Amino acid sequence: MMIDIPEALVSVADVIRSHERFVVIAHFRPDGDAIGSTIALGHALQAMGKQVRMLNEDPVPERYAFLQGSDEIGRTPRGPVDAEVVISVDNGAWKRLGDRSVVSLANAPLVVNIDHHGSNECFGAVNCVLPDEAATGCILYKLIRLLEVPITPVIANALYAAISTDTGSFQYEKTTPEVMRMAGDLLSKGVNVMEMNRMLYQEVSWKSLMVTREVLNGMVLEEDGRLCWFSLDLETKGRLNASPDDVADLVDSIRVIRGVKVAAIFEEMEPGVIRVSMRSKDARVNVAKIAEEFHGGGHALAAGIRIRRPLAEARECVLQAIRVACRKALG
Ligand SMILES: [Mn+2]
Repeated sequence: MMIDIPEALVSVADVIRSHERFVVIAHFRPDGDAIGSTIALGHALQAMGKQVRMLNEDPVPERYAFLQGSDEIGRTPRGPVDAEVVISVDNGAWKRLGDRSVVSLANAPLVVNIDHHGSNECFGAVNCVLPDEAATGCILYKLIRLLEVPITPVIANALYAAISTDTGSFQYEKTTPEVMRMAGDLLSKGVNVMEMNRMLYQEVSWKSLMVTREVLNGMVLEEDGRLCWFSLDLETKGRLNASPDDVADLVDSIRVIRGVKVAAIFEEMEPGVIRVSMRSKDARVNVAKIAEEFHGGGHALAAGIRIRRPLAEARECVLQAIRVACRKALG
């Protein structure tokens, strides 16, 4: 299969060929693209005979633990981590590696940044930021081809999971013919598509469905049905004993409502620290722009924010920004 190799990848490949000891790490609270990318790149480096440590600030979410190689991702230790090169994958900002990781990796001699978030802060010495790519997994597919590393079943499954989850199982806008060709190639290299989809999309924990029940009971519809939101406070999370895993994709349970253009979830992480997760279903309402007003980031149709303010206050300012954006874009 013919692929276009982006120019920026050539410098990444040069760094990889000329160094021996690597750390591969993705953003905290890792999603499927973060986990799949870490495994795929980690294994590709190992296949080249490199020393690799795969790290993350947070544990691998239960739903991705079925991926072979996920048990090789360790949590970033306290104290300095020794490596020649730190490769950050699927991570838009250095601080999004997580507080402990930022400290542990502060003395990294060389940082390589491979990502597809338009809001990427280009914090690396070498940056390969390609916002048109559907997933970091797509960029790594090309990198691994460029490095001429054989795509083993472990790498194929990891890349497929990365691409599938970031495209909403091949439903979102960036699902191009090229993405489908990459996915097809990965299927031919050992992905069991039925098992993969069952593990990724057809299994949820009891607790996560209990959280969804809270959302369905408490969701609010406004702006003539164009905006739907829900806020999840610490009291509710505590009562349900919900893990970060159990609340990861809540916004998807309300974005499905017909007529809704923007969906938002406000989650109280700790007293006075709020995580906002936003989805837009209309290209005219760019939620990454709204996120940037509050020092957050993401993609036009999926973005997030972290705010240090009481829940009700944080919610009201973000909702107001969303309302303004909706009225401006949609009339
Ligand atoms: Mn991604």
